[in-house]
Amino acid sequence: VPPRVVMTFQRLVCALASRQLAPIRHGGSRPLHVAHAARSDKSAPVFTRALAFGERVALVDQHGVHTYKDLYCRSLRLSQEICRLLECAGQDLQEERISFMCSNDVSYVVAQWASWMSGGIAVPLFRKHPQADLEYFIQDSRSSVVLAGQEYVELLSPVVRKLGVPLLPLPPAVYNGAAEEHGVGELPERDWRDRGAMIIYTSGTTGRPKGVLSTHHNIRAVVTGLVHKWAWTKDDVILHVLPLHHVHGVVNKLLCPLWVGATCVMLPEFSAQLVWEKFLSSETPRINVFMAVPTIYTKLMDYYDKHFTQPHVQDFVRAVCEEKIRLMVSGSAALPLPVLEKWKNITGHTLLERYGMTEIGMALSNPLTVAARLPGSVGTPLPGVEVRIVSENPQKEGCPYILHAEGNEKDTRVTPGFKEKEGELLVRGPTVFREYWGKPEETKKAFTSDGWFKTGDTAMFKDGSYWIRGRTSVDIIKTGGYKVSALEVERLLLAHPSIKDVAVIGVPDMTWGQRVTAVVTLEEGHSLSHRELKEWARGVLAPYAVPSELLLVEEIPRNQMGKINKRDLVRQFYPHSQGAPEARHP
Ligand code: MCA
Ligand code: AMP
Repeated sequence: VPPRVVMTFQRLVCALASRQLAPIRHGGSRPLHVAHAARSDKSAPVFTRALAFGERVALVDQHGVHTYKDLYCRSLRLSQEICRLLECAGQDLQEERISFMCSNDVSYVVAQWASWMSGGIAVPLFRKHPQADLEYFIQDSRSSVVLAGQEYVELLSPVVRKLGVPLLPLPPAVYNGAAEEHGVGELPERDWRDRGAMIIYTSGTTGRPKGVLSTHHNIRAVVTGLVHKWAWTKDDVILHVLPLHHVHGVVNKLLCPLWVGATCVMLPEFSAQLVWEKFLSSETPRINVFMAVPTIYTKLMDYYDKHFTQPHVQDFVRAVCEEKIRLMVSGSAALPLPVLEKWKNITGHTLLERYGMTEIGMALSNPLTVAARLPGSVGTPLPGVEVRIVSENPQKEGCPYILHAEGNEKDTRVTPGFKEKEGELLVRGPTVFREYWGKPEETKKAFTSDGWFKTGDTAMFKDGSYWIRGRTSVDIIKTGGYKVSALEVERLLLAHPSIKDVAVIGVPDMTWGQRVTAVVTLEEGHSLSHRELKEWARGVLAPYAVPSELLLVEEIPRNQMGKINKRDLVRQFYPHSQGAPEARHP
């Protein structure tokens, strides 16, 4: 353990004991302000704009109403506390990593902004991840400190103790502290351009999850692209229901509204009942923007079918949604056409589908103009994003791939002879991440030799729009909008004493997109029920990665090379399964 960490541990004890922020060094009675350079820097993060929105409502959550000024002041105080704890000179942690676990409420925003204000990289942790994953994320990111929302101190204490990393419990002031009357000091000047902002962990086809490091510049490019394309304004009010350890919840649903001075109404977690209540309530601030993964739209429709059976209620629902809501977006997984159509019947809204990925932020989007949206497609490149559809070049010399189509925000050109030909989607531009944290080889492999990021998604260009046709690898499963590595689940399930062999497959499913399913051969004389497997797996896997079905087989078929053909397995066991992207799109 480095000596500094040992020292900070002593301070941690004090922090834990007092659970209060020490008084901060004031900048006298100077007005709140951000250093000039930060304002003119084209990569400066969202909080540098906050004071301009002053008393406007930024966030409404379970703790109450929080203005932009509240968020700014509380974040600045916390950042000073972090710097004090870590004894950093000049209030600049210079990209040290700050892991934090917060509920979906104001504490998340304050922890994120404070990490950035102190010059650190934010590493959001998810409360539903098993302890081993939390340990891995904190350790792999080499976090210098872990911030814990009040309700997670107990959960995180054994983890940080084991790792020897200091824990800073968030003080009550983070949740409801009044903004300072006379100024809280200055934020030192900082160059944000290539500075790392956030590490999001994502599963791949090899090894443990990789930390995707995006810079402030990357995040800003995604935010400004979406703000422009979807015409965000300060009068918008978004209902936030997504987890805050992935790009969809963090960037699209939180940072976009905060960028323009709009309001984010945040629920602690998704609940179909609460979402409908918020849509239909006449309380202010009144929701006019919503974004979710397809599974959430399906769950909202299940609730509707169960509870809104009377025609006059249905008319009311449709009338309110049509009149009050201006934009509803779907993304993170393919939106099945039946879901799009049914949602349109219920609410009058044609969902705007867009495409993104942790490594590239958002890349493609349908237009804001409803009539121009093409159901089943994901639209065209967002501002600044360049894309290519390619296939491998069998020839060793020359370009590593054959170009089918190439496009940007304005235009797409198709190579003659390659009209509507599927291929891998490549992406380039300011939204593309800087690196897989601490993995230079993996980073290099993720790009073509001429600098394009390889998404691993199969795409096609047709009717002036891009269509996602599935993934190149069967081992990446998308379930409920979450990405799950089949190989990682297999690795963990093999540790079960009764499991001799296992293949994890993604079975197409209308609600979940795909369902994680375990095909298992048992050790001789052993038995295993699905319930037993689920209980055991909950200790080692995130809830969405726990197999939702167990298939016991005598033997898992393998070819001569020892490989399992998973597409064949799905066809063999689920010949009538629906919902595969191929079945959804023409
Ligand atoms: C939960 N359950 C599942 C799954 N998840 N069963 C099958 N498959 C699943 N994937 C089961 C649980 O075991 C439990 O069962 C019951 O459902 C309720 O669990 P709970 O965790 O409460 O589920 P939920 O809250 O209803 O979760 C559904 C959800 C959630 C709200 C759709 O999955 C979600 O928030 N998804 C969003 C993920 C996301 O934000 N992805 C964006 C990635 P039992 O009761 O039997 O125990 S970013 C990205 O992809 C890129 C950048 C992009 O383009 O956006
Ligand atoms: P993640 O790696 O968790 O960020 O998930 C990104 C992946 O989600 C992409 O590589 C796609 O496979 C999938 N994805 C996101 N949006 C869409 C969409 N609109 N249609 C189909 N797949 C999508």
